[in-house]
Amino acid sequence: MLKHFLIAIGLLFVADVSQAAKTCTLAIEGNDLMKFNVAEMKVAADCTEVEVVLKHTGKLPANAMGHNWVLTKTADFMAVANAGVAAGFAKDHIPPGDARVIAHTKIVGGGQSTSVKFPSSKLTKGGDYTFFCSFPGHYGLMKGKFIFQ
Ligand SMILES: [Cu+2]
Repeated sequence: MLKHFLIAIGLLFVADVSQAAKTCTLAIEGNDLMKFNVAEMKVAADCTEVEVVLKHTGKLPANAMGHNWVLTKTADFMAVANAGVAAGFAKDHIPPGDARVIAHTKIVGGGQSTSVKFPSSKLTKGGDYTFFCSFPGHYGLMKGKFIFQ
């Protein structure tokens, strides 16, 4: 009887842990040479929340060499990057209210950091995602693959 009770408690504990919130933090750096320091970012499927911390390790100001971090489906990447250019610097080069933008940070300049948190429920396991900087002219070099698995 006690044994069954303990097993039941154990199962409850396992069930609880599997649903527990888990924030997974990824760090990425941008520099004055218009480069990110990683070409791929990976998030495990058991992460319920993703936090991306972007650090600009350069010295140039945001209006000259600003960087942000934007996540879209790879299929939406080019269209959102172009819409971001049109959106303007004051809008962080993010098209306002654009549902194709899964997550994004603001634009930062040299020496600054920023971050964004978003629920992993916005991602599909095994989906094809691209992260990039939407500052005009940057996405050609500043982009990479985002993996949720
Ligand atoms: Cu940039």
